[in-house]
Amino acid sequence: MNQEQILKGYEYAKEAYREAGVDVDAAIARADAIPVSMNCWQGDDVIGFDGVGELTGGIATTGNYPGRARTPEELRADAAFAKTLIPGKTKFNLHASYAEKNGKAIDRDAYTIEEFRSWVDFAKEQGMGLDFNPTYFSHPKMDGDFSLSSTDESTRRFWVEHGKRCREIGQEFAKELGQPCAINFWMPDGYKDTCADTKRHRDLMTASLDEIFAEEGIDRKLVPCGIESKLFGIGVESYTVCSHEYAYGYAVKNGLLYTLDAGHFHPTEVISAKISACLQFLDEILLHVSRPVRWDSDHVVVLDDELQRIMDELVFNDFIPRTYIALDYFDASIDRVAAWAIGMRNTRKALLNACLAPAAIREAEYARDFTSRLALMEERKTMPFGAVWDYYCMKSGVKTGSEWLAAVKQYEKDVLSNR
Ligand code: RNT
Ligand code: ZN
Repeated sequence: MNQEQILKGYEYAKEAYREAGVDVDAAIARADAIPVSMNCWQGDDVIGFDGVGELTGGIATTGNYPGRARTPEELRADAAFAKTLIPGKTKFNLHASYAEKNGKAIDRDAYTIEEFRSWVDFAKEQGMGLDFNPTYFSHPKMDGDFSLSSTDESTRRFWVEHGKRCREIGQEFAKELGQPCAINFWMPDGYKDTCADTKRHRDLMTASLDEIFAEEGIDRKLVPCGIESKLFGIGVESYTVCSHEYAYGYAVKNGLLYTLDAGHFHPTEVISAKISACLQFLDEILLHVSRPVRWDSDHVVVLDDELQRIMDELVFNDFIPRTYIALDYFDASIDRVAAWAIGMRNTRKALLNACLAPAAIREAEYARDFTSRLALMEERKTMPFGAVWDYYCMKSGVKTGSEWLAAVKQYEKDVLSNR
């Protein structure tokens, strides 16, 4: 599509939306400013650089597509290239396992911002904020799948210290980059088989989290922290310490964020249905936008009904200022840079489409005209959204349509295939 064709489409779309009472340019500006955090771990199959090299904790990547980033330099180059394909305000989401120790004998209980200096420089160069995650997996100090709720006191202490260090590092990120650093606490702790004492580990988990969040000198506005619930992991099928009730309850009681991962519930449950309920009792939430296929499979985010519903909930209810949007998936069976671009672009599309939704749909509901509500909802689905999206990409200096794919194929040929 050339510029002229895109502009023609935009003019038509602008008129169609205007008739529906929607200001397209205002919608574009609104959607463009919403931060979306790109998960570093899609680029290297969640392996990281702090030494262990094997993914544990009940999560798994599948596939062996060539070109995985093997060094921090490769990961940064790939992410920078992916960013050129993605419009809107992008943040970068790091895990503690992406520390660069530079030969220093230092472990996760002692990391400081020094181990992440190159990531801060990268974020500055790219004009991105950073989000952060303690890494409670892929480490010899894991007690099987237990970390913060391990019954081994020295193990538990190690992971408590790790949690504290991550809040300190996150606060430094926020100060350096001039924007909050959302930190997500996900602990895989649990048992493969039926558990005889479900209470003991939860008592330990609570004691550990209490200690981490009691740490002084941390400004909760700079480092909003979320607790992520989960249904089960691979090899951790029967008992999960940090279940939905546990994580949500801990967040409500302690003024933290609750992290809703789209893949962490029963297969017929959707997180879009939970957002306005959770936000009755919490100031803020963190989202892990993902795609479960029958289980927590972490497929690349596609523009499906659930993604649209999630973004509709956030936009229609003015929840954007109370929500940190982060992506969480890892697919090693396709080009990893394309996986980033597809998921990030789709998330941004759903946000833009939410901002373009005619208010008449809600007004029909308030007027109890449910016929119009349904009719307008269905009409919305065929409004010329694609033309607005192409225009927005063009305006943002990002390739439209399948042109971005050609750029990825070229990058694959020039860079990824040589690894
Ligand atoms: C795992 C959780 C967690 C991780 C990332 C890597 O089930 O969803 O968020 O995927 O932290
Ligand atoms: Zn997650």
